Amino acid sequence: IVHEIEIDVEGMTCSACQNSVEGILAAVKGVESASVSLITGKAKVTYMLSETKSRDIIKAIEDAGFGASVSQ
Ligand code: 9UX
Repeated sequence: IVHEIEIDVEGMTCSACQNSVEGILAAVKGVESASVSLITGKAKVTYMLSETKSRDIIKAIEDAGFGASVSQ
C-alpha cells in the first residue's frame, strides 16, 4: 500500500535547501517519490507503508537540521 503525506518543513531558505531535502527524502527506504517546495515550505512524499513510517520520514528531515511535522 502506498501512502501520501504532506510535511511542513521549517528552515529552508534557498533552492539548494529544497534540493537537499528532496535528496534526503528520496534516500529513505520505502520512499517512492518526494517533491519539496521552497515557496510553500511543504514536502509531498509517497511511501510504501510496509517499509516506512511517517515518523522515519520526519526524522530523516530533522537529522538534516530542518524542522519537520506532518501537515494536516
Ligand atoms: Mo542554501 Mo540551505 O545556501 O541548508 S542550502 S540555506
